[in-house]
Amino acid sequence: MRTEYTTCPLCEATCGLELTIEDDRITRVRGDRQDEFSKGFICPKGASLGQLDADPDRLAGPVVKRDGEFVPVSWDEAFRIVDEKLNSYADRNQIAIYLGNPVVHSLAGGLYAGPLRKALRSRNVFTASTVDQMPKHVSCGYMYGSIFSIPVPDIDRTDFMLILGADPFSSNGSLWTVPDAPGRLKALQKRGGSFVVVDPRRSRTAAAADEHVPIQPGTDVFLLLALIHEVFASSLVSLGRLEEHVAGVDEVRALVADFSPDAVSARCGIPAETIRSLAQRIAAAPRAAVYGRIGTTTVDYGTVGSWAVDVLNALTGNLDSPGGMMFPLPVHSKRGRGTGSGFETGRWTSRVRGYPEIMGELPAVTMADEIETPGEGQVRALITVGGNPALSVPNSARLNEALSSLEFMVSVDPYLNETTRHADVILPPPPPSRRDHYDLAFFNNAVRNVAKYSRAVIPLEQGRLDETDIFFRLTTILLGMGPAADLDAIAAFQLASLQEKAGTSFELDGITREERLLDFKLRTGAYGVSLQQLLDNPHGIDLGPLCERIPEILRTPSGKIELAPAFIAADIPRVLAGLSTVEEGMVLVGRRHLRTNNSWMHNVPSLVKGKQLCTLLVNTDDASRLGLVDGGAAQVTSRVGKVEVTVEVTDDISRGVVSMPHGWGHDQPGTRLTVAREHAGVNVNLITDDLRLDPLSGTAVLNGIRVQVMPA
Ligand SMILES: Nc1nc2c(c(=O)[nH]1)N[C@H]1C(S)=C(S)[C@@H](COP(=O)(O)OP(=O)(O)OC[C@H]3O[C@@H](n4cnc5c(=O)[nH]c(N)nc54)[C@H](O)[C@@H]3O)O[C@H]1N2
Ligand SMILES: Nc1nc2c(c(=O)[nH]1)N[C@H]1C(S)=C(S)[C@@H](COP(=O)(O)OP(=O)(O)OC[C@H]3O[C@@H](n4cnc5c(=O)[nH]c(N)nc54)[C@H](O)[C@@H]3O)O[C@H]1N2
Ligand code: SF4
Ligand SMILES: [Mo]
Repeated sequence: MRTEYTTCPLCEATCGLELTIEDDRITRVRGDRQDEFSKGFICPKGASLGQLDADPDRLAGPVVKRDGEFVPVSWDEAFRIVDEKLNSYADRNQIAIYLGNPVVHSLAGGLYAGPLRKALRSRNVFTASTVDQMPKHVSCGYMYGSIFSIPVPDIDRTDFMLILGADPFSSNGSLWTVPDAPGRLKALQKRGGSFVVVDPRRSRTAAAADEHVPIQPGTDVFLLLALIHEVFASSLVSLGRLEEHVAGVDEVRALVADFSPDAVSARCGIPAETIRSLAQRIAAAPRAAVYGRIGTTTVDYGTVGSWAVDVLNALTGNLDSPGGMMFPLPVHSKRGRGTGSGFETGRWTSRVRGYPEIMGELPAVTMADEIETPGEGQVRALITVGGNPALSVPNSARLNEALSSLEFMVSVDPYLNETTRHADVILPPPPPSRRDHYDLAFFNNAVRNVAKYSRAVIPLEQGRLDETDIFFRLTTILLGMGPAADLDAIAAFQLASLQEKAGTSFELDGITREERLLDFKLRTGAYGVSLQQLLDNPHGIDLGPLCERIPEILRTPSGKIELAPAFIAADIPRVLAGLSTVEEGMVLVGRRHLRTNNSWMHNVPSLVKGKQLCTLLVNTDDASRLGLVDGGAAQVTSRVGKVEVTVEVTDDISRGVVSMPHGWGHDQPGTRLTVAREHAGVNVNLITDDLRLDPLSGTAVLNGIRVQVMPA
């Protein structure tokens, strides 16, 4: 029996875990109280890591589909098949790739997803970003010149927070790495501050807030523009230190001219007085932070809304200011030069619908179009890595059909699930306990500048491959180097080139090639921290609170914050048109539960036991009007399909709004998910619409779907 420390890889909070290991099994999980960042916080998902890790349904080795059945094969054989099949396409656009959420939660994905995408050389790159946060990348890309410059609420020093479309008490924060978000929000209240939550549902976060402002789904953009309008109208603009670094203030004033609190009030379902008062409170608070998440991104006007959040923070003196919204400087990153070539979208367009490329990818909602539509460049093969698009992308019925029509599909995934059942080859990565961990993605969003590296707590069994090897192998296959290239030699060459380019010649720390690559990134990073230092500090290191980063972080050609980028301004007329569009009927939104993680943790018994989590929340008045009863079944119909789902009657949701979580629907044939199958739930993406997206970011509309609801 031994104790090991690691970081939970399951959500963005990066909590430190203290694991008890017996006979190569995790037998106990506790929050690591010595963790420099999370200080012992843990949630039910982290606590179930042992069960998740030892899930008997995990694939133990690669499998290949033969006559409709998956049979085990050696890694060599699996890669030989992948090499033969993928390299049979002369036109690389015929191969698509879909990268899912866990890719950003692993060192393997952090180091190698980029090279893999590059090696593929296909226009058909899809990721979960376009069912998630892409609008924020786009708005920040145009405002600051870099898609990764996303400011986060400096929660520990703020006095007032306005939270829109996020439920950090359930999600534990997103684009905001904030272990123990509930504790930190309560601490804000304890020190005399307050927070307000805008949400059509009384979420756990809304219930804990000082004020809950219910809103009509999909209308946050109008509210945000009205808040900006009020900041101008009441002369509350106070740029402070940013004054000399900001361009476009007058343009913003003109852009919000039509969005007074009175003009948006009815559309948002929020009294104009409340809007004015919110603007006053943001401006009056010594330090305030406005934060918007999934309810503001996966909507019709996701990019304008995401932009408006930052504009509001900037105009009220809360951008890049302690206690406001700040830009982290992670240990593996370098400081910037204050100017750059900026950001553009639309360098190419999708073949079928002509959607513009964004960050080198195309909207996930158009994946089925590209697979189904004949012609030159039609997608015939697919690589999925850590993704379950069969459940997570709108119009799932259609996408499932499309996936089953592919000539070849390879999935890097530990499970045989709704997506990978369509694969010809599945390459399973090892469970979390067997892999090294450093959060290349989430330290970018952390509320303190922190770093932590943990080696695998249990050695990888003979015959298993680390996910870094799987990524690397696929990359070399796509580079035409065959299924058995010498990966160590390639990595050594890559490191030597990196050192040469950087003008360094370190003796690098680390026992694997990935450790050496990470060490290189760390030592050439802003603080010059080494891997050895992280190894010597198993509970992480804390480099202090967030610091001001403007203008150094800017990469716009002007060297300024572009407060009114032309690309975003051009969408305002569409937003204005939307202000007067009122549709009839019920509106569907999503939600998360503390015990779920998108689609893939429903196979963990402790997380799915008890009350069913996949229900349709219906307001009490709507329920009686529609003849729905608690525990009964409702039929929910949209343009694309219909589902039957169990009703949960509650006053916690606004009238006219229904809520259903995503990631369920585990009753599909051909999967191996013993526990999840017994708690199948219903796939909400059977009724979300693949034709609806925010055109600026290609992001699916997952909140604000018109539906008809009736007793089933
Ligand atoms: N427990 C758990 N944690 C998770 C995940 C999970 O599945 N389970 N998933 C992870 C992932 S991938 C992500 S991206 C993050 C997301 O993290 P969050 O953005 O915090 O996501 P949610 O918890 O779904 O909270 C979104 C809230 O928006 C509300 N909402 C819906 N539509 C609207 C709208 O139009 N306007 C407003 N103002 N509100 C609206 C919903 O009622 C809900 O309360 O969570 C991460 N963490
Ligand atoms: N209607 C609706 N749809 C939504 C959302 C919503 O709010 N409403 N939210 C959207 C959001 S924010 C997101 S992020 C997406 C998520 O969408 P996806 O990323 O497509 O789906 P996940 O459910 O995260 O599935 C993760 C997959 O990775 C596998 N996996 C788990 N661990 C590992 C690992 O270590 N390595 C590898 N290679 N694979 C692993 C799992 O078995 C699973 O197949 O869903 C989106 N879909
Ligand atoms: S909050 Fe997130 S990182 Fe922390 S224990 Fe839970 S799942 Fe893991
Ligand atoms: Mo997400």
